[in-house]
Amino acid sequence: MHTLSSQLRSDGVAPELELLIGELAAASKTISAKVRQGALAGVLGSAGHENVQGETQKKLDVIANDVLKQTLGRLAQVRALASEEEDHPVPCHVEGAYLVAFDPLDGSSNIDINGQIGTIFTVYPARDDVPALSPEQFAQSGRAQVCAGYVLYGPSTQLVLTTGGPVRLYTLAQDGGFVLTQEALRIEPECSEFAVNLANFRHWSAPVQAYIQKLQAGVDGPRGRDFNMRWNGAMVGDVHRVLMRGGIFLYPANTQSKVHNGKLRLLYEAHPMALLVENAGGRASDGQGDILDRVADQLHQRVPVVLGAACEVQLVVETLAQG
Ligand code: P6P
Repeated sequence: MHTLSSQLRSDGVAPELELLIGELAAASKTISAKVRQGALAGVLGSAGHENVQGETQKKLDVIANDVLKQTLGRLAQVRALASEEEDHPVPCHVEGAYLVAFDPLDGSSNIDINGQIGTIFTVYPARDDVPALSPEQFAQSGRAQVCAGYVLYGPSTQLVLTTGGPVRLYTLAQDGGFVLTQEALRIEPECSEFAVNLANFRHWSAPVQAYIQKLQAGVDGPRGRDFNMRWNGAMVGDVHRVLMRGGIFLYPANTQSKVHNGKLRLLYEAHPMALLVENAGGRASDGQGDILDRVADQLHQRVPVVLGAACEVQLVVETLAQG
């Protein structure tokens, strides 16, 4: 069985990046241990203040963010960090070759109900065409990512990772090591399961409403087959299900003033998930074009997301184009 490090070496990953990924994995094991202790470690509940997103921070949000900053910030190959929980980039080492962006604990609203949560991360090369430690370092196309992945804190702790090639699944073993348990996740082009928060239906554009209603119409409707629905409340859990058994995930643009561009963040949620989904044979769109072609001009900018089964995503894009 391949371990994380033996697989990375086998995949020809540069030693500096291999070490960085190893430290990301180590940080996720610390976070996983805190998550598993829950109330017994006094880590549940609110931290008592809001983050830059205007969302109430949970204690575990802060703990996970601190663990990642401390673990990654000390690596000489890390030039800067960006986090959902940090207003601005965290400068690290001016000569560092890599930038790391992360959502330290995605799905925080699931923490106190023992639901799925996870850490989403992405690694970019440092830029030499802008000042070494300027925020513009992170203004890159999603296609510049050298690594993307997440750690899902579920019944088992699993690391899903791509370094440009296949999407690999590792499971945290009892001995504390991540072991390769699936070599290449694949998303079938067709599907019969969708994930969307239907409570926002009234805020969607007419074409999105029409698309979802056709799925709900089932076998007697225009799609000619029944569709199932799941909504995890944590992107990391919904995308993992799409990678494991197919489907389409949507967080559309809506007319709510606060999340008119959708709720999900481009840099450290949509970009990494889009790279994973595309490298698994799926597609990830903002409703017009590929998410990976978007550049994160603002650190915390939001983007509409439609990702998963390629044919289903294409149908949504065509439906939106028809207006
Ligand atoms: P809603 C979690 O807060 C998150 O950012 C994503 O992980 C998740 O997909 C989405 O928000 C859930 O949003 O509106 O259903 O609570």
